[in-house]
Amino acid sequence: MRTQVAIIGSGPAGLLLGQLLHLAGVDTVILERRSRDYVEGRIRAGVLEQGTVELLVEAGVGDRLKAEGLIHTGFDICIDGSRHRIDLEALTGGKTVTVYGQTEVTKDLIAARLASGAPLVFEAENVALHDIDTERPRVTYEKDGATHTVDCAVLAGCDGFHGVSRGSMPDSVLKTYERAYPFGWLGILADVPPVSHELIYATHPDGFALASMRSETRSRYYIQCPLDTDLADWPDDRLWDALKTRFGDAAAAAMRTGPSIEKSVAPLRSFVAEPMRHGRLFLAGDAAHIVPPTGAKGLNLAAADVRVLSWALIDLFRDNSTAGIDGYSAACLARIWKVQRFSWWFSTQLHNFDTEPAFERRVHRAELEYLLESESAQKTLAENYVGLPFVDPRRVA
Ligand code: FAS
Ligand code: PHB
Repeated sequence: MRTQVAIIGSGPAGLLLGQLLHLAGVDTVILERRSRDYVEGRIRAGVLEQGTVELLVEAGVGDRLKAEGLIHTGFDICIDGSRHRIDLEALTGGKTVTVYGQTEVTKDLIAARLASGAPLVFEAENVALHDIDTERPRVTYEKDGATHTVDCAVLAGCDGFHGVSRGSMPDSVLKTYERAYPFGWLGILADVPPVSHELIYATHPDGFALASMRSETRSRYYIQCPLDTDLADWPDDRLWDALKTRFGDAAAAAMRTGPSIEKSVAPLRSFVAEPMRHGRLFLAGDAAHIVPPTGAKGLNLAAADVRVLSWALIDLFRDNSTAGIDGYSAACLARIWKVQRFSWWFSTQLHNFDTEPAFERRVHRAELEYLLESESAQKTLAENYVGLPFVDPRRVA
């Protein structure tokens, strides 16, 4: 098989890149390790930045998003049970976020890919990248007992944190930066109405908690938990009680509880791999970076990478211009590090760090109190939360 761009991974990054390139007449093949059911069944992110929504609409997959997505103009910060609203719309001159699950984004993108007839290979095993620093890179994979080869001009590594793409770059080229947090998030999905019409980020002596949602009838909650948390120790009743404690009396009285339809523990990590290009291999999304989910940035960062990579590759194949691909890594990393900063800051302010000295703990509480008193501080929070501007790779110095 021969194509212009071989995309590894059919998560949001790979699917969105494939869709944008297909619309621009660039040939692509997407190779996915898992089955379609597995990919469409993953429960992940829930909040889309305005720029991500606009990009999905531009990609032609915005109909259900516009019909079912919930536009949010603000969220609450709850400090020991006392709630304070951050008015995103007022603080950013009209910007908002949309609540629409990553699961739904993935389903919409897969449906569009299949409708386009462009190749999407599920259950592609043992994907391997070859000759990535030559003009003729290729990918091999196994399926139905046979080994297949895809000859291409460009490889897009959209295969997430545990994929093969980043590891295909020489150690001499790759530099990684990482911070592991000493706790995780225990998440629950339940078909009960959300406790509030907007998200609530709570800090409490027992730990962080987040009240989110997938619709007006399906709630998504998280609590900070030890990394070695065993789900067997957290029956639903215990989790609901912990949420009521951490959100305070008013929310506790209003909270609707019910059986969980999904429950999981995820570690928190900050990670960046540099550069995001080697030869004809370009990394995008979680393959290149991970952020703690506190700032709702993981999926949105993946979309921002894809926005930049699609510009670069369309210029390459349409105008034979290399300005975009030459500026790709620097353009993405300039924005990624600012988003890493925000995600780290928001996580640090709201979570309990058991080993944190008393002085730092008091400074964090003072920073939260300053945030609630200062419109300038709230503007900074708001402009990061709704999403920083995309960086055009063709204009990177
Ligand atoms: P993905 O990991 O989504 O997709 C990579 C794809 O590549 C997968 O389909 C995988 O099967 C495939 N793949 C991997 N190895 C392969 C190989 N060798 N060959 C072929 N295919 C391969 N972000 C938020 O903003 N908010 C959240 O609340 C949030 N919660 C999360 C919870 C969990 C448990 C996890 C793991 C992540 C969460 N994230 C959250 C981050 C998440 O949404 C990612 O940022 C987003 O999925 C990134 O998309 P991709 O870069 O496409 O990577
Ligand atoms: C979610 O709904 O899964 C979600 C929302 C906001 C976050 C993190 C996760 O900051």
